[in-house]
Amino acid sequence: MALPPAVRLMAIGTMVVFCYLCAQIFRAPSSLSAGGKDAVKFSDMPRDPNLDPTGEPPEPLHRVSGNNYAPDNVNSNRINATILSLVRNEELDGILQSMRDLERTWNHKFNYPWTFFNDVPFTEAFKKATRAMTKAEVRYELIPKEHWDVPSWINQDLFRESADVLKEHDVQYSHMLSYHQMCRWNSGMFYHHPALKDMQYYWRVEPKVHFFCDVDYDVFRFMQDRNKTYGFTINLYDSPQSIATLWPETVKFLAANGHHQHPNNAMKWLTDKERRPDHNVQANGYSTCHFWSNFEIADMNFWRSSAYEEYFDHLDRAGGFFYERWGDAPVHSIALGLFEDARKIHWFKDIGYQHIPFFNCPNSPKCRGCVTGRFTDGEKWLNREDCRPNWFKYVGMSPEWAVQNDD
Ligand SMILES: Nc1nc2c(ncn2[C@@H]2O[C@H](COP(=O)(O)OP(=O)(O)OP(=O)(O)O)[C@@H](O)[C@H]2O)c(=O)[nH]1
Ligand SMILES: [Mg+2]
Repeated sequence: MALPPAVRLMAIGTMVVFCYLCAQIFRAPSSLSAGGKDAVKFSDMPRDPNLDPTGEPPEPLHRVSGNNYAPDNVNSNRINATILSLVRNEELDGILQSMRDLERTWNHKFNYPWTFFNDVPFTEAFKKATRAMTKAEVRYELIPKEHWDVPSWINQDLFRESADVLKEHDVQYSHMLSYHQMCRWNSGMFYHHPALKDMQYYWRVEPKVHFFCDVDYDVFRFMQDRNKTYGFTINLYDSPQSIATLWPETVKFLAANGHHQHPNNAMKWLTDKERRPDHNVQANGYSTCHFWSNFEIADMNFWRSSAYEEYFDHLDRAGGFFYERWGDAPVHSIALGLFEDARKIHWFKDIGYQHIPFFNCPNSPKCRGCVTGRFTDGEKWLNREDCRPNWFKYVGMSPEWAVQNDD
């Protein structure tokens, strides 16, 4: 029996809408998973702890009182610590933006010095503009050639050939020699600079980053008082193609230097193969999870320890800073995960932070300018790069944020 034209039209319309909805459902990536066999099982972090109300770590904390942190107070409560930044003259606007945020949220209260590093001399314009951003002391340091230059054992032809191969695998900056030099300097050189001889703690800052939350305690004294070695805000997966032999070299190092491993290490976090199995396979046994090192608040004594120095020398000789694109983030993270007590690594949940395209944005009235709990403002699939669930799973939250078990 033929249907009347109006009913037929309605049926066709319904079919079209139905097909459209199906297409949407199957096409759209979920906000938390990327699909495919490399999909992230977000069930292991059912709720982002950034959504929970966040206050300060428990007292005692060192705060401003009278002139105890005044810039010119020679008996101030500051300890041997500096904010530090490796930066190019051309990145002046970007670093001014970062300074403005960090001064507004924290350093105008505590007045820790800023130390800027560069492989070429800073211009007067750079010095004048950065000095104007802070009441604190500002230092400008040239990196010694022997810390920056490509080491003698690196073969430049092999570097270029390897860079071609990396490029085929979409490894960013593979041909940019200075990027490799920067990663090596940040991994194993900066803390040897004579200007940092008497410094123990540093807060690393890059151009164009944002800080969102007022922090009203001395974070360096927090590190010291609570016996922390390393503080991070964001924990990510790395591009496995950039570090294919980093883990195999690490395993070689451990075979001869196993005594450096800490009994309470984070090996399970380093070697997880459940959440992103492909990453573990491509990185030959390393999950690629790392602390995103454009933000670091850390104790340089760890980098100066024999465990780290020997590890860095081993890696440096192996050549992967140039023949691959080993970053300071995975190198630092692997070393911390192996040689340090995991309880000495602190998630600075309360420090709102962004380096494009990722955020740490806690739920706190002290924060302005970021969306609570939002991990990225980029494409949805970037959410799968969040590796904090693994840190929480294998190591736990910093005791300061978890059920108040003690350090
Ligand atoms: N002085 C100097 N600083 C550098 C050089 N290369 C990188 N840097 C600095 O090192 C830090 C990291 O470099 P970036 O280019 O931001 O590297 P990245 O964060 O991996 O890359 P982006 O995602 O593009 O920001 C930044 O603070 C740069 O200013 C260099 O050749 N000379
Ligand atoms: Mg950067």
